Amino acid sequence: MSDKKPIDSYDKPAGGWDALKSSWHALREQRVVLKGAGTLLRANQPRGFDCPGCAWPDRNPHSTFEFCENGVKAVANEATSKRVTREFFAEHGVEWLARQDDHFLEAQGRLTEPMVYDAASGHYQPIGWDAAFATIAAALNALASPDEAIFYTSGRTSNEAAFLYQLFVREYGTNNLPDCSNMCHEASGVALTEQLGSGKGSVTLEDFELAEAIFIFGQNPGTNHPRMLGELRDASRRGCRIVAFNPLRERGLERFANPQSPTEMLGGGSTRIASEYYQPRIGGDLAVATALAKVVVERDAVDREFIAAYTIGFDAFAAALRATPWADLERESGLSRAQLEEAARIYIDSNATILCWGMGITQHARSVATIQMLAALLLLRGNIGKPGAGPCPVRGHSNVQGDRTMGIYEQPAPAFLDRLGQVFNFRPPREHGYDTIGAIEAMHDGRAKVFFAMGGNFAAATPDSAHVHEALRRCALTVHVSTKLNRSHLVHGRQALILPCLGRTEIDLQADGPQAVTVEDSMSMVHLSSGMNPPASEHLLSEPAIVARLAASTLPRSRTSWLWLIEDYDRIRERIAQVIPGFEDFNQRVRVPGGFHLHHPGRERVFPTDSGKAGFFFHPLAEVPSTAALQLMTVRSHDQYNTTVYGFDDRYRGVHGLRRVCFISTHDLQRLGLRDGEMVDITSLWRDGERKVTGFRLVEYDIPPGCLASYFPETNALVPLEHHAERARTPASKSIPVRLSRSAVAAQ
Ligand SMILES: Nc1nc2c(c(=O)[nH]1)N[C@H]1C(S)=C(S)[C@@H](COP(=O)(O)OP(=O)(O)OC[C@H]3O[C@@H](n4cnc5c(=O)[nH]c(N)nc54)[C@H](O)[C@@H]3O)O[C@H]1N2
Ligand SMILES: Nc1nc2c(c(=O)[nH]1)N[C@H]1C(S)=C(S)[C@@H](COP(=O)(O)OP(=O)(O)OC[C@H]3O[C@@H](n4cnc5c(=O)[nH]c(N)nc54)[C@H](O)[C@@H]3O)O[C@H]1N2
Ligand SMILES: [Mo]
Repeated sequence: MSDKKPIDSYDKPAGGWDALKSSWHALREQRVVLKGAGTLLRANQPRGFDCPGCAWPDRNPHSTFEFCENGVKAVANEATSKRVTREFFAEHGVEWLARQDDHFLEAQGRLTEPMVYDAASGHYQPIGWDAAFATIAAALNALASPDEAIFYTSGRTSNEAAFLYQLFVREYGTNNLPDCSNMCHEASGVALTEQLGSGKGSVTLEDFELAEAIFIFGQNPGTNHPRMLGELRDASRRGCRIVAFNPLRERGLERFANPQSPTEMLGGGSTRIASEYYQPRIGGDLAVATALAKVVVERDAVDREFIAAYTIGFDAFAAALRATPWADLERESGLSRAQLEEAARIYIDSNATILCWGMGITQHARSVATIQMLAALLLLRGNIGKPGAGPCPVRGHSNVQGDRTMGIYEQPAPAFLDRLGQVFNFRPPREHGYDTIGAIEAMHDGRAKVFFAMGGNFAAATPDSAHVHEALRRCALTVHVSTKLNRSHLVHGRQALILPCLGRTEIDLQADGPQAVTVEDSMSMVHLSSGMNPPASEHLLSEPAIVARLAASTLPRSRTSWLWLIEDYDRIRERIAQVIPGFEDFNQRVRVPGGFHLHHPGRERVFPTDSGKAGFFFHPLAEVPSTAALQLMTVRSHDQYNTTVYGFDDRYRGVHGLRRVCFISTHDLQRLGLRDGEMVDITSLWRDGERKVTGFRLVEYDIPPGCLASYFPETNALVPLEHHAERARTPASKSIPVRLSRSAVAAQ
């Protein structure tokens, strides 16, 4: 906790001395100062480990230092010297632990040995690895159908672990492989795959050096991808226009001082990031994209040759744009026609534009439509497959993109299953599995009985917390492979296991020596990652070892040599090379410093869609404007990593020592007769009923009328399970219709 006033305003640039101070504090708090400093020198280096923070790519594989404040927090929290031991669990029962907050659970340190829940005492107790695997194997083999088991993945899992995991799950007999992507960039994948033939972004870091304009929608890089500020700063300095669309004024999008630049640090200098900052209303981006496209078409600023050669659907698209009235666009976007025309002018004046987006775009009911309109905007001016231009969905978890590439997907392509079956000599199941929402429904109504999680914190990260908790409690068995204690260990099935694993920063010793794993970043670079810290405990297993031993216990008739594969991860990579296109000569190519780039067909203007062309798809604005007076978006503070709460400050937004806050406009405060600093309860309004969270402090903020913001996961209880993106089913946790009321909870 800090000694500052709970709320102030932050007028310094993002980064700068405060970032260094906060990094130092994170190391000190986890008591890893000396070890941590050495550890950090290896982050994102050719022979080091991949930072377990975000998926932003490494800039220069030969520079000595690639880390950021929030990377330091992620590393420090993994390399912490604190430990959760069997004595800890003997002292604290599950009921008591469940009453502690997420920060407390995280702060206890690293898990040290496998634990099993003992219903008689209400405590977790130690269990040996063999007994743990035998317990899971017995539960899985007792199910009436493999489809009664669910296998979740969070995006930190390495390619090697992910590949083995999906293989095990499919040999066992199901495609029930939901993952955190379902709650994250699923909408980007669905939209872009249909439209461009690949669900990934097409740009590389070099494109950031060549872009004439960079448009950033619904993303907060100052907190969530701090290394991206380096690219934006350099772009801004050479005159590239950076245009931000965000209801909130985010400090990291405004000014940045690079903590790694002595001149900026000592000279007190900083760089302006966004040249233009627009504050649309929450969910207004479909109207923004439509308006920009309308101006481009009406001014005939389109790339006719590109459109003729590579796209379909332009004429109908253009006609629909012309027919869309400005009044609708202004009302739905919350921006004026003059603002929208000004932004369109910048877009037209640029010969090479990158569009970036994050959760402010994907976590809405109409996210797929919005992304397809954004991509159409690119297509109009040939801004794909040319240097300095293209779509850039900025991914979250450090290997979330790689996990998908490895087959962590509930809807696998038939060609992928064919190859997997050929290489491993079995018949993979064909029926699609449950995504995250489907998994919750299935556990809730009894169709699924075993829940296994490779990382993550399902109980806290998912929408509709009360419903999810009920669902998990109805399971016969819940199992979590984890590094840290979290909520999901405390909201468990009748039987429950915690399996502690190695983290990225640690040495992974197998029969043939220390092993490296591989990851794929947000720009499709695949590279090695090898830890160098001694494991947090001698009882930890690597994720690949956990999968292999579980598979060997569960599938006695499997033709796969599970235990042999993990003796040397090169063997796993050889199999990956046989199954997954783009990974030919994997072991050789990944050993080149910096790794290799996975081919994106869009870079050559090849669009492997059904029509063989890139598609213009028009999406009309909602016919009925939203009736809720207030929309709540649930965002990350500067001191958290998803459900992991590092601390209680959100420096750039001026919040210190508390998390239960609700940002609100001056206009709404007056309209509702409320005051800054007052405590409120938040109730979400949905056709199946109301959901409520209590005791949030109002913070008057620069945010449009009708828009509110709070932190997740405290507000996940408000997100109705069925409020999700059309087609992609990403929970719509950025546009929750809510009402505020005065709270009985006293201010802190
Ligand atoms: N330190 C740190 N790093 C992280 C994470 C973390 O929690 N902590 N999480 C990781 C993960 S998994 C992910 S997915 C990424 C997330 O990174 P972001 O995509 O930046 O995620 P959020 O914090 O949810 O912020 C979304 C932003 O969108 C804005 N926004 C919300 N609704 C709208 C809207 O309707 N329109 C527009 N234009 N903007 C909107 C919000 O004001 C906010 O600035 O970061 C990754 N990196
Ligand atoms: N309301 C709301 N909800 C959201 C979001 C939002 O913006 N608003 N964002 C969504 C998004 S974008 C995402 S990606 C999800 C995130 O959902 P998850 O990925 O499920 O959650 P995390 O909080 O990232 O998981 C943290 C846990 O992972 C474990 N862990 C950490 N490192 C490792 C490792 O190396 N191996 C293993 N096995 N375990 C490890 C630790 O035990 C830690 O407690 O949340 C989603 N939920
Ligand atoms: Mo994410």
